[in-house]
Amino acid sequence: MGDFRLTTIEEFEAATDRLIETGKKVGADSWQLRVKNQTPHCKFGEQGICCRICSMGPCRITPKAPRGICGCDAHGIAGRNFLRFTAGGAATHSDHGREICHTLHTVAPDGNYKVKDPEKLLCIAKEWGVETEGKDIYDLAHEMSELALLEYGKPYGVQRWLKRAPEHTQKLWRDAEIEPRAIDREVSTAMHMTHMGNSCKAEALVRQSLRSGMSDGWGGSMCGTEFSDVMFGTPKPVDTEANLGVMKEDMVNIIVHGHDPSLSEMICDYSEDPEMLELAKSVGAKGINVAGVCCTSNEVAMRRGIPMAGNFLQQENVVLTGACEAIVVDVQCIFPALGPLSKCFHTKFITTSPIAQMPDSDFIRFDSKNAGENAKKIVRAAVENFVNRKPELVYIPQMKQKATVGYSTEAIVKVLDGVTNSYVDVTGTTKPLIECITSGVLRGAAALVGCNNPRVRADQAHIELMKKLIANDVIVILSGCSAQAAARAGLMDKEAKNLCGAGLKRVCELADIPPVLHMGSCVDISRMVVLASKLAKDSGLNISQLPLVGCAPEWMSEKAVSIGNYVVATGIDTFLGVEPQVSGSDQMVWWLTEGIRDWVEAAYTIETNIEKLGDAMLARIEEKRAALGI
Ligand code: MSK
Repeated sequence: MGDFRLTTIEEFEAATDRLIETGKKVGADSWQLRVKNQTPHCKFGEQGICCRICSMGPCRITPKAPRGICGCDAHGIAGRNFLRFTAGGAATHSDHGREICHTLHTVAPDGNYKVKDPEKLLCIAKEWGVETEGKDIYDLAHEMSELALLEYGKPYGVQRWLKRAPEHTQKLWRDAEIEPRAIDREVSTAMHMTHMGNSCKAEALVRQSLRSGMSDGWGGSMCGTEFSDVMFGTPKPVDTEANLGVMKEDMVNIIVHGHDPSLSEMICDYSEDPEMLELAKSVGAKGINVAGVCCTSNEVAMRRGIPMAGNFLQQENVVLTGACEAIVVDVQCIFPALGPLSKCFHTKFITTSPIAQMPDSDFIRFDSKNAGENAKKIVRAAVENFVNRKPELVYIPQMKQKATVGYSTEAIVKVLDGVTNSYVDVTGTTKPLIECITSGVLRGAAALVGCNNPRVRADQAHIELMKKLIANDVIVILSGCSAQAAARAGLMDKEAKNLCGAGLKRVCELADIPPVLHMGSCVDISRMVVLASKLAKDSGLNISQLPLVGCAPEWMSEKAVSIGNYVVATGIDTFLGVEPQVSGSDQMVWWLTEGIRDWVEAAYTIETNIEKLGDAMLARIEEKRAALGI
């Protein structure tokens, strides 16, 4: 085991406290302080029973006032709020996917973006029934981009990607009327249904919530993931490092943050440009160090091995080190607090997207046409800023862990081929994994996803659940900020196999993998539903029969609710460690935790006690095993 040990939550927190001390010297604010200012939270909002959908109100439901002015009750109000929350998340992920499709339309052999994985493009084209014979790969990319963009507004039919699911699942979706039609339509329908004077039945609002989520996971997010792989490469295992110790005192530090790899890939390219490296030397730096935060970090870590500085609640910490020359952002999960915070240091806060414009930032508009030129401009601005660093404010916590990342579905299938002798199948079967599960070497698999949320001690729920699951021989796949929590703690170091039960440890040794597998960013949860579909097809079982569970223990965003809805709609029981804002309606709680099981053979479990949440996940896995007689 050498000298491997996990980094503890207490060590994370001690580093953060030390950084906040630096912040105090320069008058910086922090999320920890703002949480105190915002507590206690509004109870009506927490329970989902405040309606602001028309201007007769706002109306709030109490025992004395059980209906709003229009007559809508708590179930209608909580249901509408839940559906709008989902639609916000579905729109956000899907618009990210749309941008990727537009970028695909600009690929050219001598352009800013190229086709890096032609085989994947050919596979998707065949899947969609597009003729590929004799076609130039770039012409094919443009054709596929146009077809993908049509998925957003097609007048008839349902999403093309649904055919990846087993027949049984597709039938459930058809029968429940939750097959997503055009991606944009499901968001528009959600907004229409929740307008004043429309749906107020919990059942109808939950059904459309599932359908909107499906338009994300089996629509927009899948476009985002698949065509990102085509342009930037399908991830394969690669070594990297994680936590704030990846920042370098003697180098120019550029932090990339957000979601769309189109920006971060270019920043990485230009940070290796000889002219920029020369410039860095001329200002006294040893070089240029790029590190990531949030899902952008996942994107560039799993394709390039770029180190991961941190996850959602670490984004202020990278500036507080005093060693961040530029934090460069695109869209989603970016704290507006970064603007005023950056002004307390020498850091340049560079916004790049019309979708995420913020005060106190330098706006350098970035798009696929000016990508090369503007990425170079951004890298130059960061390098030239090195001389403005204030050495007395620099403190980089010397904490980092090794991590192996980049387990796309394709990579998982490939590495697990090495585990059993009976199947050596290079065509991509999941049978070795199924054999591990049926033989009991592995008890099952869990997908841990999602954010941090100050309602939960940051990262603790992610890390404690992972430790519990792997100790019980449950293999864990991760995406989003959950993945970075694992990497920062050390759970993506292959040495973490010693924390596993005997079965999982053996699998880790044979396949040479860490016990928790990094599958990417939050749009990449679409990889997880494809993997579940593949497992079901290869085993001849329904997805809901497999000993698989999903969990978002520290979720906070609208995107996370959209994700939860498509994961559960795929037939995977989903466990939440933070309550969705529906508790003011017993009908909404019932539909989400029980009622939907009749439609999709899975439902939510909500449990804020993390120990109990882990027990419930393990119990569900064992129930599924018992039902299969394995
Ligand atoms: S970045 S949505 S905090 S996972 Fe995708 Fe992390 Fe959640 Fe944002």
